[in-house]
Amino acid sequence: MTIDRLWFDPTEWLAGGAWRPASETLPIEDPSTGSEIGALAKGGAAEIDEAVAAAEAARTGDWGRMTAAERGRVLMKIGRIVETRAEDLAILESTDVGKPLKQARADVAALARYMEFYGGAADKVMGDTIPYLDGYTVYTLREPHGATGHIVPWNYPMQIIGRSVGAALAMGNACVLKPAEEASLTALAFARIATEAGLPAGALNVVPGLGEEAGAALSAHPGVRHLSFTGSVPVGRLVQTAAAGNVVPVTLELGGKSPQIVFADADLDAALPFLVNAGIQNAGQTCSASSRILVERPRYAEVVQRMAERYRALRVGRALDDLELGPLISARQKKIVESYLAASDDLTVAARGEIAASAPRGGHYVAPMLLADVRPDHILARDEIFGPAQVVIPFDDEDEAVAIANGTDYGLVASVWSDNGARQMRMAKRVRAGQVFINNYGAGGGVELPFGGVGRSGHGREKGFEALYGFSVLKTVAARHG
Ligand code: TXE
Repeated sequence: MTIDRLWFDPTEWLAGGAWRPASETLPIEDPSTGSEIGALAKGGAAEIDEAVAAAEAARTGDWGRMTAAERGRVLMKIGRIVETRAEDLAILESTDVGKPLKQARADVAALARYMEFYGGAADKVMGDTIPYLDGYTVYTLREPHGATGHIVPWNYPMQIIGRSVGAALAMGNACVLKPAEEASLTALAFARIATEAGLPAGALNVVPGLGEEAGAALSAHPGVRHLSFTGSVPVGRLVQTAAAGNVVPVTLELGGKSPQIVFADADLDAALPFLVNAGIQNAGQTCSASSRILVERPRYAEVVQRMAERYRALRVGRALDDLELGPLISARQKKIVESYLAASDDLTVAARGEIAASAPRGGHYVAPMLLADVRPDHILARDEIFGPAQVVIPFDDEDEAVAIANGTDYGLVASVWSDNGARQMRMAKRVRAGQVFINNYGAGGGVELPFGGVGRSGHGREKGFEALYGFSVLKTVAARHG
């Protein structure tokens, strides 16, 4: 994609329904070539102030006056427009993030589905009536927080906007969205679509900019009543600390070191595509990437050999060439990943994929790497690498599998591959993770499934109906009428 194919001006930012020219800009890089393809608005504290004021005003304006059903209809209309622009959005995301086109297309479909799901759910969030003392009627109301802050990373911009902004809007909050400096284009495109669908002014405000400027200003803003953050653990800490200053709730989604646990009785033909794809999707830059494969010893050699065959067939190339993997997001991210892979010297490299000859020079390409016979305490088995690398670790029995699976600081996702129903149930209980999949991984990414972590993976739940509770405040009304 060349920047002249853009149908909007990315140097503008949005507050209160008005697109404004930015006083400063940041370069937009194409990770497939490493070249600059345009300029992006660079907002800071002043722009965040305006955006939060616009969100607060929207709560008492047209947006605040809409019924839940009306809000839902607007969200569903956003979803329908997203579908009609699907290919343009996919090309934009593929170019900006460097993800293969088919993965970007799946992200667009997910964004549309989030709008449909949360649009449909908007008027179905109900309170309770509570039996109480004679002469009282007690009930609960679910009300919006008010202005909500959404700090989004670069790896899945459309999906993360869908799950976080979609649920917040469904509950009547007014959002201030700070997309990642590396990939903001689809956030801006989404906001334009939302306006076209009739979302009232101020319900969604977008300020692109640097994390330490716009992101920090949003996290610490006293007008923000709830913060939703997806990104790294160190920045998650900063956001939570800033939120603590204003005593507002935070949802943190911080990544993981998610295991797939393969028992000897597993159907390996069914498991294999999941074992590999969950590790290399989006070049491994996925919070729920499965970067650890634990295999019961009798099938260990077979799993390594069959995964290695698949790895050798993986090709890395320009995002729009739509090979199995695209580039990493940035030179910085490539450097981080390569320094991790350099720590593999004492390990067995079972296989590597290949960087295609057609991959442009200057792109941030890393050939995927499969590592075998890895000790569970090795740095590559403990740290989130956020690149295309998986480690395969043998185990002898259920207890050891649980100990290894639960042996990192993270707890986002896990899967169990086994034909034994009782073992599936035991493992689902014993593994420490926010989501456990049995004989699959990711369940197709369903927007209906609550998602979030334990431990360093964060707290709070996004996706599904559960997210609507997080994006609302429960009020108890106790009426004494005699
Ligand atoms: O994340 P950052 P980075 C992990 C992954 C990756 C590492 C670094 O391991 O290698 O984080 O990636 C905004 N106050 N994940 O540096 O910095 C920033 O502008 C407020 C996991 O890109 O956390 C962006 O919008 N906000 C992950 C967002 O935070 C700040 C997704 C994420 O950026 C800020 C991405 C500040 N001081 C990275 N500094 C996942 N869970 O999926 C930055 N930001």
